[in-house]
Amino acid sequence: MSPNRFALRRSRAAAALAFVALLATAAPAAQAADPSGAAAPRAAAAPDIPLANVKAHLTQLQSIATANGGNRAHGRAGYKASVDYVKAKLDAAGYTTALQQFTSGGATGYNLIADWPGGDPSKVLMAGSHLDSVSSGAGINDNGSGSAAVLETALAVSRAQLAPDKHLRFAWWGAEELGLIGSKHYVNSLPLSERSKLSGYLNFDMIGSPNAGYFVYDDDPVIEKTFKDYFAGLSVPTEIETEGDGRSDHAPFKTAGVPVGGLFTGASNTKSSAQAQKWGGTAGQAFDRCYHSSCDTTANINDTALNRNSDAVAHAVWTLSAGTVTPPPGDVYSTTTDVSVPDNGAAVTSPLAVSGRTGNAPAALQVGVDIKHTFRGDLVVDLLAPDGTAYRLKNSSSSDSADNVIANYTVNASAEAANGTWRLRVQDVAAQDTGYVDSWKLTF
Ligand code: DTR
Ligand code: ZN
Ligand code: ZN
Repeated sequence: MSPNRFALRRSRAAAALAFVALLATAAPAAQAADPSGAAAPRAAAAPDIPLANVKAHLTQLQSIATANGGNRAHGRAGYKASVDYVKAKLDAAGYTTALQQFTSGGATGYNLIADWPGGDPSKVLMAGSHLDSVSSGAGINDNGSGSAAVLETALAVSRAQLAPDKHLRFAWWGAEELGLIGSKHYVNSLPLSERSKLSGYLNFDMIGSPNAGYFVYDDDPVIEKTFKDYFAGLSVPTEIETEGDGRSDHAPFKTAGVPVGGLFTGASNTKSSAQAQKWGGTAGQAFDRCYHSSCDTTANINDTALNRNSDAVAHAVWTLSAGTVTPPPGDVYSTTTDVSVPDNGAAVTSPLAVSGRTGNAPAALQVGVDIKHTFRGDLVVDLLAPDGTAYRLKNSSSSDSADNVIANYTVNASAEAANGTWRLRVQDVAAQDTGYVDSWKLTF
């Protein structure tokens, strides 16, 4: 790290400490539960998409490829097994799923279409990715990464019981590698009356490249801005995706006049020095050296890129569907007592007493967190249930240099008694930056 950056972080850290000292004398006591009952519907902020969940899907897709001749290609057993895996997750989460068959190269192909019940049927927002690999490998970055991120976003919609203004539809395409066969079949099979209902199609094809770049499709300006604003919030610079026109499943939708957008972390093109300067990684090396190769396995993933892009998928789905979350019945419990987080030191906890409830916490317990801290990548954040069970909300990241953790998380706390003292546990695991828990809340 360059000295002047150390100086900047030290000065900012000193300022933060001074600010905390000032606040410590004025910190109010913990807030009582909000007696007003269920909060009114509100514009939703997308939840964090747990990287661990996305990677668990990739592990499953890798296992499927390994068990089926090493690939998940169109017409092979590994592709249909991939479809069955994704479909089973969606069926269990309350989606209306359908398999659309087509034929290519003498083999049967499958598109998986999943509709989230509700929303305006005349305004359909779609998000999709191709689920097939090339025959030479497991296709974990190309395109398990996009498929897993879209799947986990769909599951997050279910966990949140999102009630979007628009109707949400998710899709996993077959035979993209043979020439966008599945997505072309879908679009061309749509009656014009159905096609006109599509308010947008979001495409995610290769979003975890090892030597990642952050590329945003520049087709529809509203969709493009949605993604660019998200990455700006992370202080991650983006570039316009220029190599892909016509090279992935957004192309048939664009040809049909549907607004399209998406994200991409790069394939066989080479990262420049300027790009390496702003994104890290290796100049002069392909964004994905295993593109269309047998080494495109679970080892061929950049976790930071996959994490950021998965969260960007959710942000776009929530934002562009103008979704509102009707919070489950119950109360909001919150605390605004500041708790200082020692630099590179022991974990601290902020307690929050919950009482007057019956039974267990919900499967979609909402955890709202506001931690003021420079270089938030230093922080590991957990929710501790009254019995001490820990639920990981945020991992540390040596590359996430942005400030503050202001986020909403959804935790399946259905195994935990609701009443008791819940705690937010925060640990700073790297030197040179400081901060404090400003407030946090639980919505049951
Ligand atoms: N054709 C995609 C990979 C690909 C290459 N360039 C772009 C640009 C935008 C999206 C995807 C791609 C494939 O091999 O699946
Ligand atoms: Zn490919
Ligand atoms: Zn692809």
